[in-house]
Amino acid sequence: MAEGGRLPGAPAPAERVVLHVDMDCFYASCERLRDPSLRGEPVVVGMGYEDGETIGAVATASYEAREYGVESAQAISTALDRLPRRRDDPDDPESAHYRPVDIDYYAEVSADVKAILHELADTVREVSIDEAYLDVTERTDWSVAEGFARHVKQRIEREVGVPASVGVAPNMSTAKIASDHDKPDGLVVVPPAEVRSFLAPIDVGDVHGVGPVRARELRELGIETAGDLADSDPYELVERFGERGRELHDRALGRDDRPVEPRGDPKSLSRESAFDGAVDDHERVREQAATLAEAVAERATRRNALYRTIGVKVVTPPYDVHTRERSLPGPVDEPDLLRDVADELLGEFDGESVRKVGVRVSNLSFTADDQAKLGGFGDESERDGDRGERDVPLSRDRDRRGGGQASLGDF
Ligand code: DCP
Ligand code: MG
Repeated sequence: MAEGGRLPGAPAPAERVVLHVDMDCFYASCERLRDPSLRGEPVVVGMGYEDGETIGAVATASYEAREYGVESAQAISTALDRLPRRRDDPDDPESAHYRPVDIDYYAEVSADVKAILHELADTVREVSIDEAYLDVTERTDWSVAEGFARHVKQRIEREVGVPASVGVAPNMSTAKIASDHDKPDGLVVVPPAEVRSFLAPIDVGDVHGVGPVRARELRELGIETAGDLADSDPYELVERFGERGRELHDRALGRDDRPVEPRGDPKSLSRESAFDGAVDDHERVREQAATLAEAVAERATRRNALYRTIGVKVVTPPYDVHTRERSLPGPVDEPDLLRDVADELLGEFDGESVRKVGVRVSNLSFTADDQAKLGGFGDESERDGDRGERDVPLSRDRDRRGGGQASLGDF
């Protein structure tokens, strides 16, 4: 069968034009928008940082500050060692302006940027406060994709006043690598015929789905680049990394047919994790489920979601998927109840070998306040796909599961 499961002789589907837009050093750029005297100067934005203090962590640093080794997630005290406060010595060019995070202001700037993106594309997937995918296949063509992407950048710059980097490719994962490829102020276009050669030299750690742990494992196998990964035997990758191995191989080849879908409110929230082999110890399974329940509850709270149905998923060898769920009389946000119900549902599997366990809430309703949070930084569900080590939402497993279990719920 032809690539992508097409029947022989069927016409090839038109190659999509997908843009990934990622704002440059976003919080720092917002600070510059508000205070133009910061333009061209090193700027460090600190989370949990207060003016004049040394506590907190770097949320972002302008590219000028990055030259001195200041980077996201670093302690402010470390950043100060590398780049002292400008105020302490106003004449020292090797110093930076430090600002505390002002998320409300950044959310306003972000909303202005997103409004432009929605004007320019019918399909926009907002990923975080400073990042979105656009499917513009209907509006443009590969022959003029570069001009279109430049127009997107220019409109953001002119109308909002903050810089963006844009990647254009036939799919999401390649577009994301492209937007990151020439930051800041980047514009990288990867037409369909160039996807393989563009990806080949990319560091394996930058392949979609490869986190730091998996990158190390791949390097141990001598796989340093996306090209090495693409040239690897997919069966060996599956043997080593499970089904995820196939996905990694596909991504390295630039194959990714996920549609660009707007996010909206999720239908369910879930977490699952696999054991290292099968586990017979029911206590261990229960403990793991309690941890997952806690993570799901946290996610629900963060998204202002109430849930009415609580479910568990248990995978037993070889790959049999079992799901059980219970509906409550009304929607709740009660972490303890979530944990207890999940625990009870698991009781049935006492004495079984378990490879994987998952916890899920569904039948969600959303409280009205603070919807802005849904698209904000820290909303991590999108990052599930971006970091290999994260747990995959249970709902993604639906397609992989064999038939015959539909009555057990819709995990
Ligand atoms: N952020 C944060 N803590 C982190 C990473 C990021 O608070 N560990 C915040 C600050 C960033 C914003 O999220 O400005 C967007 O994240 P990005 O990863 O896109 O980083 P930047 O936009 O700052 O830089 P880049 O130019 O590399 O995209
Ligand atoms: Mg960014």
